Amino acid sequence: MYLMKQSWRWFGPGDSVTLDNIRQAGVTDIVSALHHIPNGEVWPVEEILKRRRQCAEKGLVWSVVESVPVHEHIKTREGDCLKYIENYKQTIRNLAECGIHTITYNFMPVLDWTRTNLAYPMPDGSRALRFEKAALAAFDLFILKRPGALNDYSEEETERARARYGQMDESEIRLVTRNIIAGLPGSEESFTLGEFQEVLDRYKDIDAEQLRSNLIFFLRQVCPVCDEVGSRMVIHPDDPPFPILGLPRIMSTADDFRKLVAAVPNPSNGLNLCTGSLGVRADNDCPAMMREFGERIDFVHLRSTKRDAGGNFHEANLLEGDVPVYEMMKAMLEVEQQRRVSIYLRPDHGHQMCGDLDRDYNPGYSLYGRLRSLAELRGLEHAIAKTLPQV
Ligand code: CS2
Ligand code: MN
Repeated sequence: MYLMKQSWRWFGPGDSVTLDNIRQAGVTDIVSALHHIPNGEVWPVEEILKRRRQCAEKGLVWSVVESVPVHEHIKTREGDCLKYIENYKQTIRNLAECGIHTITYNFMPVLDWTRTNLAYPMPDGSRALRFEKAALAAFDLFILKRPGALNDYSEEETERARARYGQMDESEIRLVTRNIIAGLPGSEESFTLGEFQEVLDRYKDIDAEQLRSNLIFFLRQVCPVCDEVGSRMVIHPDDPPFPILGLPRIMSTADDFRKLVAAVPNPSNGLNLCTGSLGVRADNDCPAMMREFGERIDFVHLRSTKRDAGGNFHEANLLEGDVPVYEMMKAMLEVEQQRRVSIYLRPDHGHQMCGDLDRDYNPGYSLYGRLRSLAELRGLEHAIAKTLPQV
């Protein structure tokens, strides 16, 4: 039977979740990145090997990169874009030389994933990540004061944002601002409020179709290199999967990925199916995406989000959110049997719970919270696998 390859994201030696912890989580594979290398530079073979060795010493294999960040000049196709694409190709070659063939990336302008609250209290006393629409709009309209922002909100949304802003004291204003622009783990950029408007301005003439064509331009150059060295680029979907702060979004739905495959059919053009990101939209059917794009999915993030009536969402306990986790796992197992491969899967963000609450770690990347999710995923897989024809 082809079962998932259990993996875990490790941010490197500075991560307070250690490789010893991870080994006890029972995973075999590490998902990591060389965060100390500035965005856009080539990752040297020696540095990749060093990280590989650190993992190997603990009996773990670094096999998935998340992420090789895509430089902003590539996303806006300006300045040193071509140089950064050449560097990216070299990094792909270097990774392949060291045995790493699965490369995650995203094409979200300016910010990686976005949340307004990193410690939203759950009824059981644990804490979750949350995205609150009115808090984001309050930031946009009354803290950042983005020119033209008013056009992006209905009157009702603006009033709600005004009221929300009115409730914020100085410390909440600072906190919300930091949560949005200071860079969540994995995003290689962080900004001050002053810098932030400047970087947003770089996108003022870039709409979704332009951004998509910049992504296609990038993939048409890097995918042939991947095909040659047997690697695959897996794009992480937009999180949240709708436009924010006036920025275009192009990887939020099945149709977005379909367009990408039609434009760049190379086998190395792949998908990182993150159910927590995609699942925020009620019109995204993650198990159906698993079945439709199964051939191109080499990496899965399984987590669940819960929407509320106001368009907000928080990260829910794995089995209690909007994502149909059972159907998703079943679809994944079926694809694995058809393809005769095991797909890398990692628990994505977890709650802060038990000992997590007094540990300093990357938001979402808790120890106990992720252990809980992984245990549930493993149990689910075990049970579903028993019901499938044995191969
Ligand atoms: C996030 C991001 O949902 C997620 O996995 O934690 O860090 C994500 O990994 C990156 O956007 C992928 O490029
Ligand atoms: Mn994810």
